[in-house]
Amino acid sequence: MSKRKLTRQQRWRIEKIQAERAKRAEKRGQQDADKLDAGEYGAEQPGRVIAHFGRTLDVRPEGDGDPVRCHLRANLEGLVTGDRVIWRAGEDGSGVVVARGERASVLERPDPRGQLKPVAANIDQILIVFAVEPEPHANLIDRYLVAAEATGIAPVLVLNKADLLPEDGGELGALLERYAALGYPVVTTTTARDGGLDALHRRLAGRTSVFVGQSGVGKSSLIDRLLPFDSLRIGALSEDSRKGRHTTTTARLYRFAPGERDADGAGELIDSPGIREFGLIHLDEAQVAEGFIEFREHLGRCRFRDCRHRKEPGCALLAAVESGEIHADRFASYRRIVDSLEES
Ligand SMILES: Nc1nc2c(ncn2[C@@H]2O[C@H](COP(=O)(O)OP(=O)(O)OP(=O)(O)O)[C@@H](O)[C@H]2O)c(=O)[nH]1
Ligand SMILES: [Mg+2]
Ligand SMILES: [Zn+2]
Repeated sequence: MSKRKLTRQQRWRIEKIQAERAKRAEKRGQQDADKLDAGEYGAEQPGRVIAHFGRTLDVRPEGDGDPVRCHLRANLEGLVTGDRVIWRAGEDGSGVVVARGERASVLERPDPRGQLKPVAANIDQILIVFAVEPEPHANLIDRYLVAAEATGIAPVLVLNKADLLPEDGGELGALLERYAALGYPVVTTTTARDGGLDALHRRLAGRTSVFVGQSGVGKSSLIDRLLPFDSLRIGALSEDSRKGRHTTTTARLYRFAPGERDADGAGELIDSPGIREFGLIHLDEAQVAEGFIEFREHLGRCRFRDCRHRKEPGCALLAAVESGEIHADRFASYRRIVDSLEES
């Protein structure tokens, strides 16, 4: 694939737009600095980013209180839903974020240009949601699992739309069992009736969980059922009248209090926009192999230390695939990920 060539005029226009943008940001930063100096903002206080839209954020003050629309101080970049921040209230009801707290964890993925971008911060659990419909790509599930293993954030697999499953569970039921056999927690849910929602709730209590997965699998619907209070969800869903359904466009954090469904304790849920591809180009081959947990006991046992597990004689991974210890589909999935690293 060849890169699109820009004409000189196009390039000039883009540079001009970028320069204007930078100038505007600088001016705004200067105005902020002046206002901060002049004491037009209140005292510094801690808060949490619950949603972000470009350089504008919704920050929830620590403790309680309504979210405040904030913008970023000019030198701050890359904030994301879940970040802990220091912010100051302005006189007009908006605020300014002046610093970001340290992150206990962060889920990141490369953007289309290959630059690593945070998806959500300070999370302890990744809920990988898939459904009977749209048909899941097992490879996407494996990509999420590899990303989870690489960041050390615990994954949970959620098979939603169980109401559409055949009675014997079908292929998807079998797929889920395979992941359960690897030791991953799995939950089967449906929002059509009250199926599996209590089991899911128990998994979420006391934790901060981000819901990820393809578009249309039911992430927002699940969160909707877990948060019975409408007021918590206002602004979360944007009507896509064309398709006649709601598509999430920005990651948003919700709290659920203990006792809303049972007394298990409070938790936090982050809804995120659906994605088709989860790039792993920020990882190397060894990290990808480590991300397949059942490979680990075989790694380092190949005849050649630099074995790439392709055709090498004495490859411990290939032997484990041969003997059935490693499922051929998972190995194929590993291959696809490694090949995609080379392509980019
Ligand atoms: N049959 C069935 N349909 C469901 C279930 N859960 C959700 N849906 C439907 O699936 C469609 C997509 O649901 P959403 O919750 O918007 O999916 P999403 O994962 O949030 O999608 P994005 O925001 O685009 O990533 C909606 O029409 C829901 O009504 C379920 O358990 N069973
Ligand atoms: Mg959604
Ligand atoms: Zn090998």
